Amino acid sequence: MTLSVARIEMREIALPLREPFRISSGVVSERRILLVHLRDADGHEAWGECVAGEAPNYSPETVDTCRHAIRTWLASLLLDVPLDTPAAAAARLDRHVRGHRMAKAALEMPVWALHAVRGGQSLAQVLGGVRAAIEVGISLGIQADPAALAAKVTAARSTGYRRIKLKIAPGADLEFVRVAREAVGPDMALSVDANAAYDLRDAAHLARLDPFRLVMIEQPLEPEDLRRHAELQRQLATPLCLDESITSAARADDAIALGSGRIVNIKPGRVGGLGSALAVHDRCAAAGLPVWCGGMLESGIGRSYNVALASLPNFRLPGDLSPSARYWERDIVQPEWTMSADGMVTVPIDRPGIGVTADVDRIDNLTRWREEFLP
Ligand code: OSB
Ligand code: MG
Repeated sequence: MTLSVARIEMREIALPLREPFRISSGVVSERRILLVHLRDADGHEAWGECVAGEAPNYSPETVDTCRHAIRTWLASLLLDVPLDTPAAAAARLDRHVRGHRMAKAALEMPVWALHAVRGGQSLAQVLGGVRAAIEVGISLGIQADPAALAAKVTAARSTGYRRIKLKIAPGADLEFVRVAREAVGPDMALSVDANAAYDLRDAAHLARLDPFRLVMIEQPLEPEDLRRHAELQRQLATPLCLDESITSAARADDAIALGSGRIVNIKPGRVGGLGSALAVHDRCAAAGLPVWCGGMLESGIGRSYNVALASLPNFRLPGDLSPSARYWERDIVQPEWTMSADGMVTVPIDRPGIGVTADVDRIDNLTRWREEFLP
């Protein structure tokens, strides 16, 4: 029988981070997270997670706009209709509603998980994954001073991380990167992420990062500014990586055509779901651009989707896929996500669906509100 969604539940939980996470445009100490639970007409279930944050400092979408979009327009589009393929979910959502990609992804991703569960396959298998373990990188928030950052990168290296990413902002860049490079030595893969904090007048300043041999500079300029990213790339030796700018496969095509960067960070929650993420992956692969999987401080539910996606062939750089214990006192899944001493996360390819089990008692305890949607 064809998959048909019979019930959708949405709720918000609050999950305190072990330590605050600061990027150029804001800081978060407690994650407000929207969770989605789907049940199909045959009683199969899947959990999903929305990547939106509390404030619109990374994306225009927030926890509250996603709640609004899901309850007002999106949930009803997925209920009680035949979804022959996982791609059918995004097709329905996209035909009726513009934008709201994070809200759409929160519903679309668990439809993929339902398909996997129904077929007795892992999500990674359904997506076309080819790898059983993924290299893990850490994303370090902006620290109070360079010495504090040196301590963090040293600890990250000894934990086994394969790549260390530093959040930067004007006033917290050159000196921080210099100290970090000195702390980890010349061979550690190091990158920076500006979350759009610079503009083209900073080109000469950013070129001063070239001597530190960074793997990439992530999203230096405004998300909309593909042309200026291309201009900046021409002035730098360090590869640019796009995160916020890539919201769809069409945007990836434009970035490739313009030469806006040489690497793409894929977050399924940012591009409208896994179908769109696969399309971005394939476009980049065809153009010879490596991709890697970013993170949005997800709980263990969101992470499971990222890990499955990162098992695809063109994910050729370590992902922001830190283990549960890096973010949370206790995660909301079992088993928790872990990292081996040599910096790898295992893809649960021999378990059906997302490969981890939601800890429903704990989720209930953390829940602030919940809403149910029926046909
Ligand atoms: O730009 O990649 C980003 C977290 C929140 C918002 C934006 C970003 C990030 C991260 C965290 O870098 C990566 C992670 O989940 O570990
Ligand atoms: Mg980023």
